[in-house]
Amino acid sequence: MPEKRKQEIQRIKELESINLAREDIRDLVIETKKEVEKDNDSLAQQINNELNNMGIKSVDIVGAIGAGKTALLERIVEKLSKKYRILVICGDITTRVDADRIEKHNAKTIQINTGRECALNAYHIYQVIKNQDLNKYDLIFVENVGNLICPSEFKLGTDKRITVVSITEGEWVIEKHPMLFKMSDVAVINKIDLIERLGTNIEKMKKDAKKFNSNIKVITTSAKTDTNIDQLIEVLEL
Ligand SMILES: Nc1nc2c(ncn2[C@@H]2O[C@H](COP(=O)(O)OP(=O)(O)O)[C@@H](O)[C@H]2O)c(=O)[nH]1
Ligand SMILES: [Mg+2]
Repeated sequence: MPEKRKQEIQRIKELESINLAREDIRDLVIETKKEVEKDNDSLAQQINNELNNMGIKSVDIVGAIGAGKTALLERIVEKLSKKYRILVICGDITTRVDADRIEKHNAKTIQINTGRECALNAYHIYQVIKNQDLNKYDLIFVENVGNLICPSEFKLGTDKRITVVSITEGEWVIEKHPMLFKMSDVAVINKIDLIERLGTNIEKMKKDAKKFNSNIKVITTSAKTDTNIDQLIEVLEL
């Protein structure tokens, strides 16, 4: 078996052991996990320094599957591609559907397929940026794998993080996911064009986001009707 394949399998085993750890080795597993996070954080810091030194701004977008991350990015890129040269890194377990959608709006896209991993980490981003001529870009967006849990463990080295939920997920979605909102600069509540039909309590969602993180900016958007996308861009200081 090739060395690379062996390493891949080892990595999968390590990841799964976190969930399956027996009680007698649980402390060791947890300590190891903390070390992995520390290692990830220091690489994320290195990425951020490198991007800042090159004058490149960066934002990552996390959120559940279907919340509208790609749709929002399509709108944002469409508006900002006149002003910036944009690279979008898309994380997905198997396809490049999102990258293809965004590329139509005048940005270079790179798809990372994570296989069985439920979030991008700093190593994924580092692999991409070290193989790119960064002189070609002014702005980098990262769309994370659709998930509201795993991405909270891994910083990616971007300047700002947006967490996207939509009103179709119900008014409890923010309350149930404190970690991501604690780690985010902006909370987007998307699909407000559907509010009359669904009657979701958006005020509760806004209050929950602020309760977890008093500094978070909360924006309600519709990627479909282009509502408040300019406001989102303004909050991102782009
Ligand atoms: N009505 C409505 N639909 C939206 C909105 N944003 C995204 N969608 C739809 O929701 C589905 C999932 O969107 P997508 O951007 O792929 O979500 P992602 O998985 O978070 O990237 C697609 O069918 C979109 O057209 C919105 O603001 N309003
Ligand atoms: Mg997407």
